[in-house]
Amino acid sequence: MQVIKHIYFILVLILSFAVVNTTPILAANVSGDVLKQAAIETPVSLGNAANELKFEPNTLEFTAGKRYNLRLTNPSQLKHYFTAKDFADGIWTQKVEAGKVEIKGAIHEVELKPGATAEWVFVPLKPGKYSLRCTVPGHAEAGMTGEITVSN
Ligand SMILES: [Cu+2]
Repeated sequence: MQVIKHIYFILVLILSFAVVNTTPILAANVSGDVLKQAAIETPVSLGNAANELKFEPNTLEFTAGKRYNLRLTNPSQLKHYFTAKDFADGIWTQKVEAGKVEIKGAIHEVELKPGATAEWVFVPLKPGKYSLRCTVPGHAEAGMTGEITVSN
């Protein structure tokens, strides 16, 4: 009985993961051709060398169905977050690369320590206007916010 319970638990885990992970459904909309497109380089700085609390640039524009490489850098002495949950829900993430590590699957937030860089390769799917913020306490309030537009 104990073993069956165990197997059942694992099955439930696998099934709930399949439900939560909606990315494959979105991925079905991404044709193989888009992966052959050269990714459009989009640099964004989180803070700057003067430790000003802002994204540079603070408005980002993407077109649905194109492939992007969002190059995040943090040239400041503070840690920062790139947080845009609704935006992240409407994109297909191919990978996030940082150092020698590649992360695949749905990503909602990236934290960059001082001096860090990361590359987020994705295809926007859902047109709309989304808000961007740094979730370190006080940073968004001090102006570390931005707006992301995905157009058709
Ligand atoms: Cu910040």
